[in-house]
Amino acid sequence: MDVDWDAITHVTKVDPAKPLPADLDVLAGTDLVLVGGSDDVTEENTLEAVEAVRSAIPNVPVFQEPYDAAHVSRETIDRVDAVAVPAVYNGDREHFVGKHVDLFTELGRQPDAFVGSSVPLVGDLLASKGTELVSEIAGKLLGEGYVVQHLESAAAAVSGVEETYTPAQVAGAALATETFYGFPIFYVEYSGTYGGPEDVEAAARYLEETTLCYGGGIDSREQASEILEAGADAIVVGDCFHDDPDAYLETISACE
Ligand code: 1GP
Repeated sequence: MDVDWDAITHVTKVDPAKPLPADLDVLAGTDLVLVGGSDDVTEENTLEAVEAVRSAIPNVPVFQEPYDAAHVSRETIDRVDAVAVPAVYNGDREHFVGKHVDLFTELGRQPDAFVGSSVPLVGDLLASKGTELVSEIAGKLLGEGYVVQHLESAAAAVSGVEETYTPAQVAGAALATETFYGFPIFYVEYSGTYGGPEDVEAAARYLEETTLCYGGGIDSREQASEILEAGADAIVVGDCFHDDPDAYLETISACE
């Protein structure tokens, strides 16, 4: 499935370690689903969540967003449209360089099984020369330039974030993403708390090619609108999807 980035305004973050709402029809108005969380995520619960979302909204792109290579396998890669890998500017070295080089090293060493526990696909092995398979899998991986701004969040804990960025630094990270690193997504992450529009405004002035996402604490139409008016291309809604379907639907209506 080709992703039309210009059409993506509302993104739902589905945490595979949390129960899904009873009625997944609420997903009908979202433009993209990211499956990932920061606690208790496994390859198995990721696959279950991907399947459930696919059944509910077959025509909406679904990305896996892992925080650990152990969540990624040939099977997860085959079932999603892309694997979005966070690169955390204000995290530790592991989360901007280390894990990524490990991931691609593993991919180059054993593309048939890749990481994780899936059974190697014998047909793929026979049909492809190693480097073609490596290129095919690598083509599904995309980087997200992240700034994690809520120090009390699990996202900050798992990525070694000890300090938040000032708006000027957020703007700098956005400019670097657009002109230097080339990640297709720049993500202002306030996971679990509403951070307001200031960082989004700072980042937006430097981003043309890059899709600017904001996530964190959005649970109303007003907050969704405020972030979009500040210049975000898309809002990401996580907790509210799991906890409050009525408020979640309000966040969708702000994007229409
Ligand atoms: C989390 O940015 C997302 O990675 C969404 O945040 O769960 O606070 O909505 P919330």
